[in-house]
Amino acid sequence: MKETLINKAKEVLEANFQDGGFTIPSQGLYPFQWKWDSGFIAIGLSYYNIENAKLEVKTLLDAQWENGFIPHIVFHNENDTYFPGADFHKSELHPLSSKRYKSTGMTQPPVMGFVLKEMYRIAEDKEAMLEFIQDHIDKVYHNHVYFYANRDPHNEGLVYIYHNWESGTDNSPVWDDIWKTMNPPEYTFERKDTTHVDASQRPSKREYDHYLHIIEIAKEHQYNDGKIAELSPFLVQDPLFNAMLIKSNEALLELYELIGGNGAKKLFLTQWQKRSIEAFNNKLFNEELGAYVHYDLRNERQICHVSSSSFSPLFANIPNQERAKILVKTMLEKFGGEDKYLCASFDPTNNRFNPRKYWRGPVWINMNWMLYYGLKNYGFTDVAERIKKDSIELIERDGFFEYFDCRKDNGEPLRTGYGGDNFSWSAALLIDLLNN
Ligand code: 9WN
Repeated sequence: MKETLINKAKEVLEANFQDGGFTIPSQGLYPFQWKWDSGFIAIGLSYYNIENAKLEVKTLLDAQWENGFIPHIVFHNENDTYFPGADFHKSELHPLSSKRYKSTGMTQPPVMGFVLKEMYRIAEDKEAMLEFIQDHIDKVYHNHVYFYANRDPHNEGLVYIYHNWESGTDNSPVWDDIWKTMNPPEYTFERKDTTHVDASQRPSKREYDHYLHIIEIAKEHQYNDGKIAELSPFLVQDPLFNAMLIKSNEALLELYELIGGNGAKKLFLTQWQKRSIEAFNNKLFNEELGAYVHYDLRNERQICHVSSSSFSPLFANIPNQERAKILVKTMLEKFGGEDKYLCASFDPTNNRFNPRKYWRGPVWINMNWMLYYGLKNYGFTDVAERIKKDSIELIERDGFFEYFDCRKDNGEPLRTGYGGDNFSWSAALLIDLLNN
């Protein structure tokens, strides 16, 4: 069983590998290179094709801008099955954008630090891997410097995202609170996603108006960070994004330690790491909900909803043991009913929960992967094992989809997963889970 699943996962990844040296998330639906997808994909590839894993990371880092920014999509080709594409995003507006690659002008969670460390853990030839890391780690470091220098206006140690697509959790009900503060124009455009996936599983047209509007504002100011901080109606300190930055800071510190030297970089990372963890615990925890939440920096308030992002700090060693216990209690009470697979992307007890719609409820394998390691790390072995078992069962039962119904019985006799099929990170992270 295990071997068959691993072979299928490899087939998915092989079919999605492109000539340009990167892996698309899913044919048709997502035909380019995505930042956090590439990180998860590289972890899976490391088990059986370390050279392609390195290439995946190298290709992404090649598209880094001169200011250290790494974009969320790199448009390696002219594919027209995705909207909005390169012509909409116009990364060339930013004076320091890559001259070689067209991209978006927004980013995605900073996974590359911990991805390099995972690759080192998995690689058989540690020496060769360390050499690769040595050649690429400064780019990732530079990316972290970019975040602290440009995305943290109060020097708190918490960086903001200016777009829901930067979060990776695109249409989470968390953002509904922000949409209520905006009233964007009704744009005319041609959606492509709903030609690949049933519209009931994707964001609404009105949501897309908001998504496009924020980009229009950023483009009016050539994606200037200062202007975005001043003007973007969406300015959020996201627990998932910041947890990944913290996890990656820790990984960079460990890797620089292995490499030796690099004192000034280690000092920078150590200082910010301390500040980031403190601010994270002070500002993003909500006692009443017993969970970490998002902070709306534009309107200076917590966004009081529990999502799978609320538990991601476990992955980055952010809570102390006592708080970790509270998180697990909240998770099990709200998300952990016997009739459900762990872990829904949004609180099933909240009336905004939708088990079929994208980030409004379905289970995502990358989130489960992080929660598995986080829970294990704090000694919550049973819950960790349950998340792992649920992830494997969902893929076996529903296929290598993008997201999955958390209800064990969703009333559909011919049950499948949702969103894109043959989805790369579901395959890549399954390989890691099955090897553990
Ligand atoms: C926008 C590629 C990406 C993931 C995101 C996921 C989805 C894109 C979209 O697909 O977002 O970035 O067009 O819906 O939400 O997490 O990186 O797999």
